[in-house]
Amino acid sequence: MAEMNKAEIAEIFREIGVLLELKGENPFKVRAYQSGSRALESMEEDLEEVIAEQRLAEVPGIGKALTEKIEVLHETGELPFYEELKNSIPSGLIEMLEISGLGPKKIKALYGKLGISTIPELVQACRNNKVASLEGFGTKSQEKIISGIKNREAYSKRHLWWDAFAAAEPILRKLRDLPEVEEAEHAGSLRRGLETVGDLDFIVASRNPGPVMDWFTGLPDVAEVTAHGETKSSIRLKGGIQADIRVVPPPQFVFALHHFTGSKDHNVKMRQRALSRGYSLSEWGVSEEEGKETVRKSLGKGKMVPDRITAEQDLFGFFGLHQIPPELREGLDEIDAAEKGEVPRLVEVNDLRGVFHNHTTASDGHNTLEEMALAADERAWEYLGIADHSKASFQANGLNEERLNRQIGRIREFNEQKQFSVHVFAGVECDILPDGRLDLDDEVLRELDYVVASVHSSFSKTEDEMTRRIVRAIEHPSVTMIGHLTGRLLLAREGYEVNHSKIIDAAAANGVILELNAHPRRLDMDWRYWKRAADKGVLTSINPDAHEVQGFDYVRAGVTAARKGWLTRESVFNTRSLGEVRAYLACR
Ligand code: DGT
Ligand code: CA
Ligand code: CA
Ligand code: ZN
Repeated sequence: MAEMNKAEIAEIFREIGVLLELKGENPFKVRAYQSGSRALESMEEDLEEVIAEQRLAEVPGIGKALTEKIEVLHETGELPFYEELKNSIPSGLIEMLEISGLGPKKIKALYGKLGISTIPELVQACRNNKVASLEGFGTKSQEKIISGIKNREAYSKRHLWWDAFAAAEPILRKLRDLPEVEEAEHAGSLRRGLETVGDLDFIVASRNPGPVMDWFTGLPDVAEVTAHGETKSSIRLKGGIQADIRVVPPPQFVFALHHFTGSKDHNVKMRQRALSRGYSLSEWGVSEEEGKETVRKSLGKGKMVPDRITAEQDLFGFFGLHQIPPELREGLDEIDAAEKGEVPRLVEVNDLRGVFHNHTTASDGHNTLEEMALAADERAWEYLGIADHSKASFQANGLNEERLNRQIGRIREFNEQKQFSVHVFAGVECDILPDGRLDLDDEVLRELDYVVASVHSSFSKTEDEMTRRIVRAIEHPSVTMIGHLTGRLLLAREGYEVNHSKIIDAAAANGVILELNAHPRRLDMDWRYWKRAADKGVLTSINPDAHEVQGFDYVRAGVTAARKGWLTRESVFNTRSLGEVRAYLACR
């Protein structure tokens, strides 16, 4: 760490004041840091000089206690007291400080009186009206907290793929309708289907970029124009997401699209491949490299060759590669695979013939069984798996054995009535208890068509304990699949520690399916593990975890994540026909 200046030290003192307040420390101590911070901010003299002349303690507002800390910070840029203070406070409380309308005093009250130590817990408490009924809060203040949380998310550095996609789609559609636009596409991490997206990147082919720039920067949803150039502009949308646009002449479109789709690692590898073949590849096009005799003969020195390349497929083909879908372009093994013609046909949304893991009003869903079935029919799905919560998830109104038995009966009747085309499978999302046992009696579990087993409690176990807990569930004869393996909530909560390799091996050994939870905030198990799982013969089920009929749409996010994990139709259980699924479930 480098030495610190006045402003930086003032900021640290301000933070220390906030943290002490959060801990409920003596108000005099809090005030000492606050006034020390202000004293430094308004200090006109050179800090170096004041320290050298040992006059710090005489400066009004600083005093003896802070003198030493200022000297340490000034010299080393670090302060053990500050680090220890930060470490002594749950990190969730410190994160809560980023919510506008929530100061340290209120956070302390929420923690002390309701035990709230993370933002997701705070969201839950607001939903249950617990915050409103707390002394000193009230409905108004609860509402302010909710909107503060939303704002913090919207303006955070990254966004859920789903939210980015929803923001980009209408812009892309309208772009394509502009008379000046020949082609338009979104690029970047959004096109690659990354689980979170930093900013949107639009690439446009046009011979007349001026009007396109004006249209883009004048969008009604624009909160701020951060750059307005002749061919490149940047905006921030009202929802908080930033977007870049680049307009290029039509022959260059495919090169720009490929370049700005990335990833950086993929681009580096593509450029290396081009160089090894005597070409230089850039966002502008392909050109022959200087001094390479062989290609010079056929193309002429320095000649650009974009005229033969009008689609990304041509670009890959030009370098001896099969087409690489954007989702695979992470600079991992995709170029090797494309060279050998080993890029698989990836699973598509239309391959899905039904979905498991959906909730109804019987637990914490918002739609009834009939409403869910109707929506599944509208999607022409052959089957719909219901999996309401089990009793240990009491906060989600989980079902006990008796209620579940009644639901099974209703579902059997429902299928017999044949009012809908879709076949409903009776399942449950059964809690995996802290010791790895299941939350429901074996008897009722055997009665079900299938069982999703998930962890919903006791997250803070060691990796070993958590892995053993889940493996024990995998070994239970009634378990069909494991739900949301790590419990992560993207941009909000880290998943619990779990050894993915051991889980994958156990799933393979026991013929248990691993869910790819398609909820845009989960996308759990992470796409980075799917290729390994599929290579070991593990099946996945792309599960929307729908709590209302609109939740079915999430399969699109799930399929995108599955594609990033190189998954084909063959490794995705719910691409199978009703007959095949029935046969599979009957065998277990
Ligand atoms: P994001 O926005 O952080 O989620 O991630 P990307 O991948 O969308 O990154 P972004 O928006 O900075 O740039 C879009 C693409 O442009 C990126 O995936 C690859 C390409 N690109 C940008 N900067 C560089 C660079 O310095 N070198 C190379 N090779 N490619 C770059
Ligand atoms: Ca981007
Ligand atoms: Ca960008
Ligand atoms: Zn769950």
